[in-house]
Amino acid sequence: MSADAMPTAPPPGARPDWTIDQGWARYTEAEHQVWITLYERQTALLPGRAADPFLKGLDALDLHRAGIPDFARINEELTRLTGWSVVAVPGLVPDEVFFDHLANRRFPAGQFIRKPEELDYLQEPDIFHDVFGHVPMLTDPTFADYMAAYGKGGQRALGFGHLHNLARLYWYTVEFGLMESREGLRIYGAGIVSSRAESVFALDDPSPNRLGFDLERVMRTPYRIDDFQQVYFVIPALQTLLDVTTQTDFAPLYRRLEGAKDIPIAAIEPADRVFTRGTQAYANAGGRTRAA
Ligand code: HBI
Ligand code: FE
Repeated sequence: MSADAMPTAPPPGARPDWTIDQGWARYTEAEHQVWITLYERQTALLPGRAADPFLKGLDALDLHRAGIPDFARINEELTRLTGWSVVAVPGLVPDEVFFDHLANRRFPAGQFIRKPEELDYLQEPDIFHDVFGHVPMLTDPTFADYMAAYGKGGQRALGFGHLHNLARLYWYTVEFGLMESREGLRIYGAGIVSSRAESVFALDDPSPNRLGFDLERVMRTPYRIDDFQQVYFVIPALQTLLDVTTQTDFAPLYRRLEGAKDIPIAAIEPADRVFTRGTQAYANAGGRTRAA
């Protein structure tokens, strides 16, 4: 998500760090029902598709009980497991605010839930995307450390003027990442696991490329915010994410990126490890605007 056009002051009623009260008691029955519908749809699809750390986190948090989860209750378990907590925000927050939360192990989650008539597609991250999609992975100690390291890296990237490169790392891992497992590829990215259609497309569709993760390669690859991805990057294990963020010196990397061209979104490079050479049929046919 680009927060370029964000106002820099929090909206009325929000704190200086953009957080608000979740106000759990104020959700309506209809809003809880939207959560339950989405939760049941996704949990039916995810066994055999989602990576083990995601499914394990989902179990540990017991996000099902009474519809939309109460952050106070999630946080008891989440903080005990990895020191993370979830805080409520009205919607997208400015980059520096977002990174400050992550660096301090707070995940800002949208307080609102999508309308029943737009279950499948929405622009701003709502509580289902943020909590169902992101929070289970934050129960994994390695992923939890990676997200905090990303927050610190984001703060530095802003200083270097290279946030657009680092944002691609977030996009192709935290939001749309795939992972190897003994039984085949699995999804762990929040944008995939929270989407009915993309949970299938990301693994089964012949259209997208599926390529081995490489930090510099990913940082040179633009992404789609408005449709299914044309390329997914596959990590061998979560430890890879933590290793690349803690063992890479980003200052010289950003300097190299200044001289390097972006890689076209559907390209396959000689050095890529190819899991799937996609047909790009979906994107070439016009994607979302042509499908349905
Ligand atoms: N705010 N609430 C929210 N959620 C995000 O995922 C988010 C954001 N602000 C900025 C942002 N993401 C991105 O610019 C960074 O991931 C690069
Ligand atoms: Fe997200």
